[in-house]
Amino acid sequence: MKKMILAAVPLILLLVLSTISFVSATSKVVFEMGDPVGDDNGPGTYVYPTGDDFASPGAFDFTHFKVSTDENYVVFEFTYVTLGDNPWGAGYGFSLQYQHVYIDKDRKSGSGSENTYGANLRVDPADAWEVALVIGPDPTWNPPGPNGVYVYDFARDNMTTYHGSIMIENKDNSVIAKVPITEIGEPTDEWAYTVITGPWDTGHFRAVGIEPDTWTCGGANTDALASGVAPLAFDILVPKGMDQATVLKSYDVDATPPTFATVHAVSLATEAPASQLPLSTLAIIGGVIVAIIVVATVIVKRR
Ligand SMILES: [Ca+2]
Ligand SMILES: [Ca+2]
Repeated sequence: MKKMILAAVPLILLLVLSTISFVSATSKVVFEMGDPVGDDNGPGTYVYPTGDDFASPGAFDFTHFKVSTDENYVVFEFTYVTLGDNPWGAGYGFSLQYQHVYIDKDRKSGSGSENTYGANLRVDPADAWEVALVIGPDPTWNPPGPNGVYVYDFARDNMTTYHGSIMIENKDNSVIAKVPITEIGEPTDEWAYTVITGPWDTGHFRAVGIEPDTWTCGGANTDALASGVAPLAFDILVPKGMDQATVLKSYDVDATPPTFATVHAVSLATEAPASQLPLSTLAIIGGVIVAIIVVATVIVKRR
């Protein structure tokens, strides 16, 4: 009987390992989180331009963000209340939204860039990024801010651009961007994402004024506007416990020179309760428990 138990052990281990590999082969979501509906007002006061093209409520309102992988790509999915129409016939099937993602891969404070591409925001030094994704509605309309992957160049304290490396499409009120794993690496549970959206305007964020007009957003703070630090984001993801309006009002107009508001990255660490374990860990624990039960059953039966 002892021999039977010994013979069963490799089988059980095989079972456990196959369970684990099955889980890792199918669990492609790396990170996801929801965002409140109705906070598409930046620091709490922003309104859409008054033109008919901007008449879809919720077109700048994130509801969900997801990072997943398939065999060759890291897939970023930005879901909105609506994408609205495609009023300008842009190439990727949407016209209005401009998405920026600043990825902190190394999680070393101060390591990387704190800049954003024209959002009038500064990334928290704790979340300084190595890779930025700039995702607009058309491949051909974009100078001076082309779509693409931007990689921070530590040696030159500069950025390198890779054009055309993001495949962009839209589906079910989501903008979907596929970035080759060969360019940005395989995401880990550590990666942290500073995610912002706002109205796109030919390769940059659309201007915000005090009052909106046909093409200009409204609701800016007078002092922030005069100091050049009014943020141009309408909706951002914030770590659990933070408030979007507070974050987007964290500029300082009295500093010399005035400083942008500081935005923060979200990650598994900022969103998951401390007790929540990754799926792969749960699979291992589950497999071990099953193995123990099987072995115990065999031993009990033997007696
Ligand atoms: Ca939202
Ligand atoms: Ca938000």
